[in-house]
Amino acid sequence: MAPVLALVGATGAVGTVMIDIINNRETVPWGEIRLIASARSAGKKLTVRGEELTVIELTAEAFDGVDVAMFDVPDEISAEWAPVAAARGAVAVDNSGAFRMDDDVPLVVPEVNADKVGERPRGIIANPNCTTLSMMAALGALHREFELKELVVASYQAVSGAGKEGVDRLYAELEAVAGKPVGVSAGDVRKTLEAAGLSISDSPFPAPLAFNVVPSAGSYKGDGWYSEELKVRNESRKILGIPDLKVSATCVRVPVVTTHSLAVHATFAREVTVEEAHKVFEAQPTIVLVDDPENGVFPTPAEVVGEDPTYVGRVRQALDFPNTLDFLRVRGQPAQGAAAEHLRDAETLAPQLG
Ligand code: 11C
Repeated sequence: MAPVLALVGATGAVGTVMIDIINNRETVPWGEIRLIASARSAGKKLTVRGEELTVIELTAEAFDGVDVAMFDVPDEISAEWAPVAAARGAVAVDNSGAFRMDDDVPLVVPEVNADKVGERPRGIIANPNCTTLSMMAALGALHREFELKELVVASYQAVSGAGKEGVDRLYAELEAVAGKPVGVSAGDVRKTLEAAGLSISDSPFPAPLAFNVVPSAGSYKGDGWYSEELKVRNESRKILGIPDLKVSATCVRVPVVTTHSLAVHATFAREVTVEEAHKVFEAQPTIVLVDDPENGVFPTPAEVVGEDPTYVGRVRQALDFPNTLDFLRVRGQPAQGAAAEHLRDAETLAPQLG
């Protein structure tokens, strides 16, 4: 029998996109698809593969008969309910940060370590942070050929990573500054936002986003590091299976609505040329190589928004660092990135279940 899939958080930002992706698939490996959400959203009706389904409330019984339960909910909800789903016999595939660094929970990116889905003593599989995730297909493929040793990353992250609040804030700021001569003298943007009643203390970001870049993503964790930067380090090490990989990340929020970009500086044990790297990228079905800098051709968020694959461009050999490549990777986020990869995790499991 085809396995039963439950979407927990079906009415949320990633859950909604997940349903769109499922609806657009020609075939799916699932039999019943069950939609689960908080009591507040229970009773809503959503169309999945031509059938109107009623969202049911998150309870232990909701997982009865479920083979795979995908969680797209905040950390604390996953922490409480993924083990409940597992205890009821489902494999929980979790998109939150609750279990990623748990030694008994594999952190899976199908292009890199799909084999790990079988090693799940807690009945839970984790999906990485979208920033880490978006460079794993490219780095995993290069690592297999050239053995990754060191990784330095700078991110240019969209406001959608901070949820609807982040997106609403950017639009409100853009409206407030539109047509005004801001960004000419120090503090202009702040003054204009304050005059429009947009106090920074009400923003999800610690500084204006309009006409600005803000070097903080996630929560502050001490010693100068923000959570997003530590996730990039810790999750990359676990997914690639290189516990001592040297990683340093600087994560920056930019005034882009959706789609994160990453500038990657990767050093390998063996020599690697741009031509070899191009071949590796071209062989990856989930990577699109867009790399013709002479003609101004490279990926940008404006071009890839709404797309699923990882776009890679600006591939070059670092001039002063042996065995080192610099490249840019851009990926739609969170909708396409997180939802599509999360779904791939679950689909990797489907043939083993049901
Ligand atoms: C951001 N990447 O842009 C984050 C959002 O650990 O799943 C996702 C946080 C996570 O702020």
